[in-house]
Amino acid sequence: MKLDQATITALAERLENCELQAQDTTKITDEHPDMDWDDAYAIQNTIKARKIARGARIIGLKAGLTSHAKMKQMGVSTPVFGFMADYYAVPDGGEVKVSELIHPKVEPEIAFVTKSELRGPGCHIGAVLAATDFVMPGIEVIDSRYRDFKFDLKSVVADNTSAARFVVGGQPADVADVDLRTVGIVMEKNGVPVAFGAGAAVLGHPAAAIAMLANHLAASGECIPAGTLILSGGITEAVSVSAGDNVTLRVQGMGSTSLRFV
Ligand code: OOG
Ligand code: MG
Repeated sequence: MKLDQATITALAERLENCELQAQDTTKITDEHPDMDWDDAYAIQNTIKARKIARGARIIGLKAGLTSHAKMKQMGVSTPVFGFMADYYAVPDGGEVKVSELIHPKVEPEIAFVTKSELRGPGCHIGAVLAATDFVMPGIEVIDSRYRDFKFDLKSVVADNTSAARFVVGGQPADVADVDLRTVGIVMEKNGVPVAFGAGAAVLGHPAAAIAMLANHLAASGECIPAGTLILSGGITEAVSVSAGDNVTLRVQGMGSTSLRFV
C-alpha cells in the first residue's frame, strides 16, 4: 500500500459522490501516480462499505476487461473485478434514467449464477462449470466516473470498474447444454444490430473470467459464495447510449434481455 487510510477514505468518498451525483472527475492516478493495486481495491472496498452502511445490499460480482475488444477499446491489458449493489439491478425490459448517469455505455455479457462455493487459488474452468447453476444473457451499463471515460487500470478498479446498472433475463441455460465458447450474441440498439460476438471473446471461455475472479478473491481470503450472480465481462466493445434508446441482447439458446434509456 502506498496511500494512507485518510487518503483512501477521501478518494472513496469523492468517487462515490461522483457516482451518486452523476458528475465526472479527473482520474485519481493523476494526483496519486504511485498508488498500487492494493490501494485501488481498498478504495473500491471502502465505496462498498459506504453503500452497505447506508443499507444497500451487494447482490453480485463482475469481471471486466476480459475481452481483447474491451482491452483495446480502453487501452489496458489486465482484467479487473468489481461488485454490484442492489440498486444497479434493472428489471428485464425496465428503464434506466440517463439523468442519474454521466455517459453510459452498454456491454453484452454472459451472466453466471453459482450453486456452490468457488474458492481459489487454482480455480479453473472445470470447477466453475461444476459450480454453475445456470447462465443467462446480461447487459451491463457501465458509466466511468472519469472524464471522457479515460482511465488507467488502478483508477478504474478504485471506481468499481465503472459499474452502474445491469439487467439479466431471458432463458437460463444449463452449462451442459451450451458450448460457451461458440455461443453467439447479437446486441441491438433500437432494433439495429450494433455488436456481434461469441463467448470465446472472453478469455477463450467466459468461465475463465469467473475462475480468475475466484483466484483474485483468494488473495484476500475470500471466495465466491453459492448463489452469486457474476457478470463475466463485455464480449464486444461497449456501445454509447442516450435517452430514448432501447437495447436488446440476444444470446444463442438463452433468449434475450433488454432495457430502455429514458
Ligand atoms: C471498465 C469496465 C469494463 C467489461 O465488461 O469489460 C467492463 C470500463 O470499460 O469502463 O465492465
Ligand atoms: Mg462489463
